[in-house]
Amino acid sequence: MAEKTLVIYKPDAIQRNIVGEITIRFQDRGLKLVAAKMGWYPVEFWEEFYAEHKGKEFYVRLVNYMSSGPVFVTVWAGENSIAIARQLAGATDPMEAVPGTIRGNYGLGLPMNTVHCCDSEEAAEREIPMFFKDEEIFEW
Ligand code: FUP
Repeated sequence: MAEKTLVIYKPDAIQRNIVGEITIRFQDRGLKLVAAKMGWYPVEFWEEFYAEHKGKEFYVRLVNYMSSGPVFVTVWAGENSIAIARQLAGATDPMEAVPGTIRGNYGLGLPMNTVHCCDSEEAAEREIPMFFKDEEIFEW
């Protein structure tokens, strides 16, 4: 299968009912949706997911925020999908994200920046199995 990336629609995206608007960005850019689910994950899960940020001043706020409501979790496949998804997402801080990007249009601030996308192949290999078994990812 082509390169895969994980995109998490964060709690602020669910609360504002913009799952469709976000999905259209990835579809229109030619990426293929190969897995999707909604889930509400506890703080301990996000502590593990964001382990690389442990100890940073924003860490506790980030993991509390991520566990504050359900998220929509997707896997997108396509050539260069990791880089493409990050382009579509825009800069981490919505204040710096270019208008037209997802965070530039919808991001509320930090950590409420609407989406998470893998930043490397190594991240995708670590993050995707945290949400999906192999048989939940569809080759079509
Ligand atoms: P990104 O790869 O764009 O998601 O950015 P990072 O891995 O640097 O950050 C992960 C998450 O931590 C961000 F989505 C939001 C949060 N964060 C803050 O809340 N404050 C910061 O100063 C940096 C990141």
